[in-house]
Amino acid sequence: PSTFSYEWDTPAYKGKTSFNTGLFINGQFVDGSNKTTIDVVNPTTGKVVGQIAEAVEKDVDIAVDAAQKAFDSAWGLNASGAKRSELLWKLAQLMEANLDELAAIESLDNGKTFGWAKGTDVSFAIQTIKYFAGWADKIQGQTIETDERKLTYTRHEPIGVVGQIIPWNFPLLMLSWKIGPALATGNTIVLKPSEFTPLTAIRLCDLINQAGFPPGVVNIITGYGHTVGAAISGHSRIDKVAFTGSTLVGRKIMEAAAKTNLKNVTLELGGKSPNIIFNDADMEKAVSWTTHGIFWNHGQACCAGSRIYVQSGIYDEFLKKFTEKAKAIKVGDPFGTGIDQGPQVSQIQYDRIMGYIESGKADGATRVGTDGYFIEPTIFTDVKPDMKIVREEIFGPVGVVIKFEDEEDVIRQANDTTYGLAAAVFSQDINRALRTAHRLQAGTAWVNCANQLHANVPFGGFKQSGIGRELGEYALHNYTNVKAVHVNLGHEL
Ligand code: TXE
Repeated sequence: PSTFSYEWDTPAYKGKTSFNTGLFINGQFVDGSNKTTIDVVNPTTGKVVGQIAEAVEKDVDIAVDAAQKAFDSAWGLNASGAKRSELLWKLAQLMEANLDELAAIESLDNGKTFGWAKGTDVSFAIQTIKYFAGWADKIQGQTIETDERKLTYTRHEPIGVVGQIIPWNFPLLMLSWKIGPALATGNTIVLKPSEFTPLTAIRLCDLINQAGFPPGVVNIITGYGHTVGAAISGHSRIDKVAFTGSTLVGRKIMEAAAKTNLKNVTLELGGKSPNIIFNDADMEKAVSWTTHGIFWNHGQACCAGSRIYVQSGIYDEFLKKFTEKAKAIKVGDPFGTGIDQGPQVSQIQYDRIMGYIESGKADGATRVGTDGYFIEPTIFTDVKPDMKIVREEIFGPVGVVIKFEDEEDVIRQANDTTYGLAAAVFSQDINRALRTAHRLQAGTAWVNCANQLHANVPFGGFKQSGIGRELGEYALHNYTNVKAVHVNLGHEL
């Protein structure tokens, strides 16, 4: 129905893009049923750079019909693992061929630097699709010995039409974490990107067609959460929903699933991850990893190490070095040279984060520039355990530093949260480091590092940080139904 065009002439990237937009249903771009659109805003300037189609509830039905048809014909149990693998691999190759353009679109839409978008978001998305391409022909059950006159085995069958709802912090990467395992296992998809960052998902649709996926296997519909997202999670013909986003919306999704068809639900929600530095840590390395831990992606990471616990013997020295490192982060235009951090994703997130900063003892956070949604890296000290900035996910470049005395005390404090996504421990004593890592209630524990993610390593939360695991072999479990088959080889009743 229309196109999105943009041209870059910047220090980081020179090039242009122009691609079809619309709801991607059954392999074609179509208008939303209401013919309405959503503005695309560049967070660096706060200006509108284009429009995308707005889906409404009715469009979810149309997309589900297409996905169901594809599941029953060209996909599902009718496409071999080898075929699914080949198409996923082709998609990854097409993404590689368009790496710079995809990175530039991501940077424009989200505000992250072009370098990070290219080196992490798009590159890791490609690795993820390749990783799951490798699994597609290795989906197998077990034969189980029961009785010599019986043959008993299991099949790992695709679930059917799956709904996927993703956020704006790593748009294309989260899409790859979702579609990779779903397609490898033979499901068809109705996916909704975030209304704040829809562009890379839309750009990918053309590549999905070029790769040769049968129409209807992947349907991508852009729209708002309270309409389209709610319609996906409450749809009676969607058999599974996978969501990444806020805990608040995660609850709504479970509720909608419970009230309708009890669809299978996996959730990857927020966090308030502890980052623990013991007296015997390597100081320089701990400072670098801690800085990366909280300020990576402008603090917009669900696993951000936002509660920084430092043992008393090194507290003053650590704080001094950590503050210096945070001050050295260069905030500015994501397409500029030497820039580490761009704007936050949206006005809403900017206001939210500034609200948190004001709610604490503002430590001199100032707005950088006059346009766009920029926030300087901010550190709070002298905090109390019940402060909002210590308990709640801020999802911005804001960390709290807390002094602790001993191991027992810090483990108690670190686990005193409703979240359980990730944790990091810094110590050169291997026993202490691993002992602590094992006692922390988190789906990921990093020892002497932070924010490490790999396509073959599972990621997900304990407690209210989520249900299920993404990435790795574990992710396949989210997308298959196990069927036990009993065959009678002569066993009499
Ligand atoms: O997230 P939402 P928001 C956290 C982070 C952030 C806060 C708010 O703390 O500050 O959430 O961000 C869709 N039914 N995280 O409001 O609303 C929505 O359209 C179904 C953590 O942007 O959860 C989008 O596609 N779907 C996080 C997606 O949910 C609904 C990443 C995520 O948006 C819906 C993002 C509804 N009723 C935010 N309402 C992480 N875990 O990485 C909205 N959506």
